[in-house]
Amino acid sequence: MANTLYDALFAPHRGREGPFLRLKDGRHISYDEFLRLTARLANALRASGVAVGDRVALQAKKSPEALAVYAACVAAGAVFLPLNTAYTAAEVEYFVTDAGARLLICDGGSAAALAPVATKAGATLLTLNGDGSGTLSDLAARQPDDFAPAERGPGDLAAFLYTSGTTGRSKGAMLTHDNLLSNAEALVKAWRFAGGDVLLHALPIFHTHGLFVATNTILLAGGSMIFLPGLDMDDLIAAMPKATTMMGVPTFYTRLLADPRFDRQLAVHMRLFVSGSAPLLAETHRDFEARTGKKILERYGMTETNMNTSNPYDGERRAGTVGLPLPGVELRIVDAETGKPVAPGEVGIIEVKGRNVFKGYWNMPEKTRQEFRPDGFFISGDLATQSADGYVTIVGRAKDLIIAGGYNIYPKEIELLLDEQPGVVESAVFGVPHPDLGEGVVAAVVAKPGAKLDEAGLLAAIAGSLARFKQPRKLFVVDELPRNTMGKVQKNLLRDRFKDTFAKPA
Ligand code: MCA
Ligand code: AMP
Repeated sequence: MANTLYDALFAPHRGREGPFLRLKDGRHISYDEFLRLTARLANALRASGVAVGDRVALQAKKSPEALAVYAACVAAGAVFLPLNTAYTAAEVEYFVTDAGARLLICDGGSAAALAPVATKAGATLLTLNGDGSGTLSDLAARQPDDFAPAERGPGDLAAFLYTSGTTGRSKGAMLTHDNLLSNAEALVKAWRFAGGDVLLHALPIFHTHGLFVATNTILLAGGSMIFLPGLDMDDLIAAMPKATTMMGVPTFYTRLLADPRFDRQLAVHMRLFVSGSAPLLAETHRDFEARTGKKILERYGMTETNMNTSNPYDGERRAGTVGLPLPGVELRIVDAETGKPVAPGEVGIIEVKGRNVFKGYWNMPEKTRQEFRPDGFFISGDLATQSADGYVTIVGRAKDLIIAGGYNIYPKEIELLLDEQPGVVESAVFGVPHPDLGEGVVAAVVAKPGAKLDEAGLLAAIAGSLARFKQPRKLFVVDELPRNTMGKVQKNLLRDRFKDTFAKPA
């Protein structure tokens, strides 16, 4: 039976002895081993009642088994729903309930907290620990290691990835087999990935970057990955001599540059460094080139669209730009008011169309309609210019979004929680420059007359409802929030007033 993504990414590797994953402890997992594990897990999904089209949520530490759950979902025709390991039980509850997940797989350590969530959502709960053990693995160990992939066509759903919204409610972006495959094909070609490539993989696997951009590209090319649990400089530097390529968010590159062990010699054999998910400062690009003689290749994408643009592999990699539209991606920059394309060099909103663009937001037809133009272009919310020779430069965001260390944080979600606290009239959450994470989260809060608010107390009050990375690193009590004549809070003025909050001491 045909299964678009499985047939392209996984099936060709059956029986292959060569390594797919190279682990920190020196173990290698061959392609064949990985596919047998995938088959056992796909059988375990079926044994847990997962049918074609069902959603499977996973909140688990990065491990080969966790990655194989993704592969098993593809094989079983289920919709994979990966969740950030930092999410609290309250956050997980929203995703699992909204998606109507049939199965929730979590770390054993979270099982007690998530059992009521699973019960409420009508999902089965299984565990998967960082060392590969757990009730899911126990079930999988009793299953055969072959599995006939479910029939799935290009337009069928492969994954839901939730992105937050300006209203504070997260939206499930529905990604099809063809969205993922077409983008992997474009990237393998654009970045010249081949079977001999070894990708240094220190990203999380619950987001587009680590899961699709990195993993699908390697699977399609038949290369291997040095699969590290997270970003640890000692591990990264120790592994680099065995790698050919690396992908990371800008924090990876600023941390490498801050490490004196990272020198020209260490990078000399690397054929490609890719950066994305957040703006790479032109200064970082230049410092990296001065240190290593290599130019980082910056690209731009979104959860909803996969990758849209990339600096060229062979041509000029222009610092501060995200390069040219990828083959197969139609991109235009339009005036926010009129929707008409702007002249080269003028600022407008990026809109994209192509096989890479998602099917819509789960159960939100109205929201989906609002974010697409009648001619099928998706409105990104990113502000940019395009040069006469096609290079796109992102200059800001029309959406109220903070990106810290490559994680997206929607201020509205935090403001809603702060506004509920006793003694608070209103709040504004915004991002200011942060030397390590690019942007750091800051809150400004207005107190009710006579109310005594303190930073620590307010931050502690919202901590239980919010993943740590979303929590403001600094909170200021202010007399009032600056507003324009329309009554809209002017976050640009707040960003300016508090811009030095995380500045390095001179
Ligand atoms: C960790 N912390 C953070 C972040 N990460 N705070 C704000 N923003 C973050 N990104 C906090 C933790 O809560 C903790 O707080 C403290 O920092 C140390 O945590 P630890 O886990 O040790 O941090 P780390 O290992 O240094 O992580 C930083 C990181 C990581 C390596 C930059 O966040 C990361 O891997 N980011 C990549 C995100 C990513 O893959 N994005 C792609 C999205 P405390 O100590 O106070 O408790 S996909 C996408 O955007 C699109 C589609 C695209 O174009 O790719
Ligand atoms: P996400 O919702 O996690 O998919 O994040 C997508 C957003 O990240 C985009 O809409 C951009 O605002 C931002 N982004 C991704 N790559 C880049 C980049 N290279 N430069 C600037 N912003 C980027």
